[in-house]
Amino acid sequence: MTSRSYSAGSANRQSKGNCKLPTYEVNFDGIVGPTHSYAGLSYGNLASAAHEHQASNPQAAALQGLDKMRFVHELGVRQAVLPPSRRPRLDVLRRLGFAGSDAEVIEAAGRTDPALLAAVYSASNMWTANAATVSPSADCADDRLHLTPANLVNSLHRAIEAEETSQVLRVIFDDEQHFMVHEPLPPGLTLSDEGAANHSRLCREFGEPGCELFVYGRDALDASQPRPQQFPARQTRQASAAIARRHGLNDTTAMFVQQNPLVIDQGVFHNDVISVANQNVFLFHEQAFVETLSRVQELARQYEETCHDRLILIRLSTDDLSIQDAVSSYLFNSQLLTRPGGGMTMVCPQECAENAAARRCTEQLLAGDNPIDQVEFLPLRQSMNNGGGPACLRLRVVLTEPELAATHGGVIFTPQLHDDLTAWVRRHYRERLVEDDLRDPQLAMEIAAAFEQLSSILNLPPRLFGL
Ligand code: SUG
Repeated sequence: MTSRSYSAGSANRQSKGNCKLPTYEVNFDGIVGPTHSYAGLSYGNLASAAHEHQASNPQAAALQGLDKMRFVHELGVRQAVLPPSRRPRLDVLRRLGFAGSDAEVIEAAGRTDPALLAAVYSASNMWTANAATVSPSADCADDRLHLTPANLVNSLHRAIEAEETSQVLRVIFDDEQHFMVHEPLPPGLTLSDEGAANHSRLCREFGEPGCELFVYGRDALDASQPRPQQFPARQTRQASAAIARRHGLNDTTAMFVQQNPLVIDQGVFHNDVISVANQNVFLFHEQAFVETLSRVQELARQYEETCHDRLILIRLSTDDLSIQDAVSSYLFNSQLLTRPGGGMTMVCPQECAENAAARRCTEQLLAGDNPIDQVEFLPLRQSMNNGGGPACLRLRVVLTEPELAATHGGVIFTPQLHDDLTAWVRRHYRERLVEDDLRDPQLAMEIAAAFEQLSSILNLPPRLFGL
């Protein structure tokens, strides 16, 4: 492991009005939906393939997620929630030619194409790092916070999230003076977009202009560029560039880097499986990018120019952590959080404590010359078994105080909301779900009742849940 800082350039800070305002990073975690299951739907995501057809425990999954939110909240870091989407999406099955009553549609899909039924039942919108790309107002030309919901066109079960996410974000960030919620990028593999999982922001203080790092897996329009041979590259350069353009980022704010296709072929299906950033810290694997070292040095220079500060680069080598261990432990998918009183906490999945190399890395990080002074291992196995670690479960939204005040209050996490959601999960969620259960029309009815109650707990309009 090597750690190095880049020295600061001129201290001639350029600041926009917003930096005077108190500004917070708010982590919006997805509430795990009642149909969390293991359907093996994500090609290139090794955990998803390894757990295909196993029994899931939706109740445990949702409670693990809620407990993580409470942990983050208790650190003093702002926390909020994004709701699960109503499933099954029978409208999608009807568009695909299944007809009759709801029960008949479910029965016919389950009989003729069980994977299709599993896709419209998937609770995958729990991984809110894929919900959208978010640029804080300090970075954007019009001083508004910009959000682009991800189109997730790489797979059906995720693509059906895009429209739902757009609607939810429009309700939560419903103030055009402060927020701009864009349409998802037009569908199609040229503009394949997976949201914040491939986007990192570096900054000195959250409210100051930062550097936004867009990591793409392939250039969709230049076949001479390297591409993975086996697994899909889910983010294109064209998608990342379009988002930076529509968010009004300038050339010194946005930087585009290609993910190493060799690691995509080893199961690194998003950048947040191989690097993580928080404020002035960038933790990355030496194999993360095409020409990692020169690209990271470029990032450090850009950071210095934009933020007039030193970037702390922490590089893990393959000797420190093999790609295989990075993928199975999800060390880079930890949440790196700044505590309000100072210092950074790394929220790792329990799997990091159980993997000798990953555990050693956390010890070295704690001992090293960097702001990380606390490491916690949290149990998130239900989500991890589908390839979703702590960082996958949250969307980071940097909000100034007036922006936070303009955000829908019903989704802001409080101990009371934790208790209400816990009781709701215990009441409505099953403790075991297998593929065959999806064919039981009773499941769809149970879910409708659960969503009615959720809409009132979060004070969100019932229409968001197809009610
Ligand atoms: O898109 N898994 C998700 C995991 C997303 C992780 N997100 C981040 N790295 N930010 C995916 O591959 C599996 C569903 C299944 O197989 O049932 C799934 O969709």
